[in-house]
Amino acid sequence: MNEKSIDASFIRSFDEDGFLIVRSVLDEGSIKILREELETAIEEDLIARPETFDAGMVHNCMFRGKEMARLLNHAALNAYAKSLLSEHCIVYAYQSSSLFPGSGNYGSRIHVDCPRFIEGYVSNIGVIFPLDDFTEQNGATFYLPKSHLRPSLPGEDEFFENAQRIPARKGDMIVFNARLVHAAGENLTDKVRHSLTINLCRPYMRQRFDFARMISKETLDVLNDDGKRMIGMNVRMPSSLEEFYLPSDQRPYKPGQE
Ligand SMILES: O=C(O)CCC(=O)C(=O)O
Repeated sequence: MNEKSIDASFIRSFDEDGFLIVRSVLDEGSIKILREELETAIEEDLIARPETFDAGMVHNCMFRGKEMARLLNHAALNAYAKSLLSEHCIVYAYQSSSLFPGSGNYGSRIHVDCPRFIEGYVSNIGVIFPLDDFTEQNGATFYLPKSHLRPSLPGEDEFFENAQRIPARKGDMIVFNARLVHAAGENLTDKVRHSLTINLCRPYMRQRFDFARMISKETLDVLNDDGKRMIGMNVRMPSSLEEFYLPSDQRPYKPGQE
């Protein structure tokens, strides 16, 4: 898949509605491994840091399992991100959003995933990979139609009177304008609902963590060129004049990152 194969109706739906759903981009085998890696990471984090404000949410998922790292290589993710944001786009944040039985999570507050409103300009997109079907019972994401077009957030009454649910299934990919006002629901079932969420930004913006410095050789080795770009390997700052004057193919900050 490449940017050219994206249907114009998808782009229209992203521009007008603020989001689009690409069906069945992950197969059962991959979903199974992603769930296992995520559940292990959740358990480890709850032991290491049980009291954080967002307990149960895993940060920097690409460093917590090879399949979660490989997601950054995914052809559909890259094609849509390049087409809707920038061919040089990078990860701002990569985390999970799980809803445990009987509860919401940190994402259940009414929020946007980008604090800036710049009319007619997208600086960030959000991507959600549901690892379980999203249903009204297990907390399918609420969103306020067309709210990506307005500068301020609605109040709770306006939001919940007009919100709709995102009808995604496991293996789909939801891509949304990060200004779309949304909230995870509450899981009223007795089974956990998992998802992975990636926020992408333009290449000249800062990432939430210094991924290029944090990444291990082992993780770097599972990434293709797209995955490496996503991590931020093409927008590292030179730390010396020697690095600045390296031949262009070896420079940490590659030219043309717009
Ligand atoms: O888990 C969800 O349903 C919503 C996730 C979310 O709020 C986010 O990615 O910002």
